[in-house]
Formats: sequence, structure tokens, C-alpha cells
Amino acid sequence: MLRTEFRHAIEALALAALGGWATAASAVADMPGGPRVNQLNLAEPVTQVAADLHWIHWFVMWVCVVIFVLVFGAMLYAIVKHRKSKGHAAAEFHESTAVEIAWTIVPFLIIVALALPATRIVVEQKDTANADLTIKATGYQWKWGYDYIKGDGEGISFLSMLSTPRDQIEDRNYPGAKERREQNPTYLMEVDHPMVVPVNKKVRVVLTANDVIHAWYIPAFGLKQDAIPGFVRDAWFRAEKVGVFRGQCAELCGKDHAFMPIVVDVRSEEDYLKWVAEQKKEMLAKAEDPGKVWAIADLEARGEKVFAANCVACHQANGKGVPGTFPALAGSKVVLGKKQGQIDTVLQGRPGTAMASFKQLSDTELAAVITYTRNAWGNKAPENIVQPADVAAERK
Ligand SMILES: [Cu+2]
Repeated sequence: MLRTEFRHAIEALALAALGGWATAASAVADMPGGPRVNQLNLAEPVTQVAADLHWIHWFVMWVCVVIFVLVFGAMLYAIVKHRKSKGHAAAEFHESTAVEIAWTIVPFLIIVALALPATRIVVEQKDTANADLTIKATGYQWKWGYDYIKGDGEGISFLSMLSTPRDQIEDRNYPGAKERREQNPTYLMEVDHPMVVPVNKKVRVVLTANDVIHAWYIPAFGLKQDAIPGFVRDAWFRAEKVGVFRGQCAELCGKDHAFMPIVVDVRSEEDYLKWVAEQKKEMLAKAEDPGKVWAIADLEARGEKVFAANCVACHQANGKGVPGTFPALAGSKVVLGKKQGQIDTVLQGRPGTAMASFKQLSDTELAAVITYTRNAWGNKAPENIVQPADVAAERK
């Protein structure tokens, strides 16, 4: 018995020593549109800017290598060739004008050689003029909102949220969660609605944020730009390949910073226009009458979905929250109290707490989710139904 345990321990040690790391890594597949297993270089470029960034990365790298070899080669040669044991004495001189001019001019020339191409690429990155399509990206804790504001698709607007199921993210209550997570090659890097753009078109991305600083980052596009509340920044890309490309929020933005991936679906011009037509049709169908009076069962069913998409990460599926961090909604004073109080909390957020404003959701969505919380988890609020008109009345 003890011998078996001993053997297992030895095996584990040997595996770790003999590349157990590589074996473990190979169980994970390359991510389509994301990093490859054991990828060492930068992401494969899909835009000219990304290709230029690759080039300058390796150019500077090789300049450093050449300087390194020259400087350390000369030092090593001097140390070995002129060592004291061979009878060499140190030369004593100072104020050598020739040397001083050389060590000023040579680094200056190196800096200029590095700065010229770098400047050209920075200027290229910042040139957002003459875009074919302009999309506003807004960072929220913790999702992205996309509004197509100019070009084909103008008027399309949606939220883009993590679509990895909670049962893969949390081990605790879900048998087999770990296995499902390992079999999902786009784990935490997938969204319900990706940004869709046409190939070979200049897309200008206008960035801002609703709460804290986020950053929009797609490595394959060579694009990374902070999204700052109260400010507007812009960037651009022209994707040269059809396909799906993935990135993540690149500015630490709170609890779920790791859970707001960015997915861009690059399509052929034709497929893009098809998508635009579909979206427009869907938007027309979805345009809800904000004056509609709903039945409570319909509001609850709708609200459960809104809760699962927007609230569950903090308040949890069982409505119990996370003690000490995120308040429970089951038995909550706000949820069981006057409806205006809860509508205000959801619309404005609670300054100084993690509760953000959810005013970007529609009146119907907010009415549905509030009604859901007032009737779920054994809650029996006296005012148990909130209609879209109630929410509209509280909006400022
Ligand atoms: Cu973020």
C-alpha cells in the first residue's frame, strides 16, 4: 500500500521533471481566433498595423542583439586578452575627445534609427480618418456595448456579454464542470453577440466607458485602446482576413475583469450586409411598446433571463449574494419595499458600492427583472409587479 503511494509520488515528480508541463498543456486545444498552445510569438497579424508592430518588435529585438554581442564581445575579448596574469597593466587616460564624440554620436544614430519607423507606425495607428464604418464601444462592468453609428449598419446597437455558462466557471454545485470547461476551447473568450464587421474595410472604433476604465484589446489587430469614462478615444482597424478574432478587456476594472472578452466576427462584404439586414429586421420585431401592460407570469419569465445575463455574477442564482460582499436579494429590504426604491437603485446604481447603474437596459427589461426578484426565492413583496411604465416614470 505504502509502496504504491511512494511509486505514484515518484512518477508525479518524474513527470513534472520530464515535461509533464508539456503533456498537460497538449490536453488543451488551440483557441480559434485566439492564442495557440505553446505560442511564443505575438498573435498572427490580421491587419497592416499588427504586421508593422510585429516587424518593429523583431527589428528592435535584433538591434538589441547586435549591440549586446558587440559590447559583451568587446568586454570579454579585453578581459581575456589583456588579463593581469599575462602582465598587462591598465591604460590610464582621460578626456579623450575622439571617444567622447563616438559614444555620443553612435547612440544618437541608433535612437534615430529606432525612432523613425516607430513614429511612422504610431502615426499610422492614430490615423482614424476616412473610415468606412464607425462603431462606438462602451465598457461596462462587465460587458461591452456596441453602437454602429456611421456606415452600413447604422443604428444597430447591442450588448456583448460573456457566453461561457456559469456551470463551467463554477465548480461548486455542478458535477462535471471541470470536464466541460476543459473541452471548451473558447472558455471565457466567447460572447453572446460579437462585433460583426466587413473584411477589408476601415473600421473606426470610438471608445468610452460607463463606470471605470476598461480597455479594448484585440492582439491580432494590433489594437489596444483604453475606454475612459467621460472621455472619447478612437482607434481603427482594417481586418484583412475573414474569421473570428478574440481579445479581452485589458484594464483591471473590478471583480469580473476577466469575464468581459471581446470577440470580432469579420465577414465578407456580402455576408456583412446580410447580417445588417437581419439585425434591422430583428430590431423592428423587438421594438417593444413601452406602454404595454404585462401579465405577471410573462414578466417573471422574461426577468429570469435578464437576471441570468446581468445580475447573477454578484447576486448569485439562488438570490443569496455573497455574504459580506454582494447583498442577498432573497429577503432584501429594497426588493420587498416600495417599488420606486428598487427602480431607483437599479437605474442609478448605489454610489460607493459595487452596484452599478443598469440604465442601459430597456424599461421592459428592468420591469421584468425587478418583478422577477420580487417573486423569486420565496420573496413575497406587497408590490409584486412593476410595469415598463413604472420604470419610464423614474428615468431622469
Ligand atoms: Cu473591463
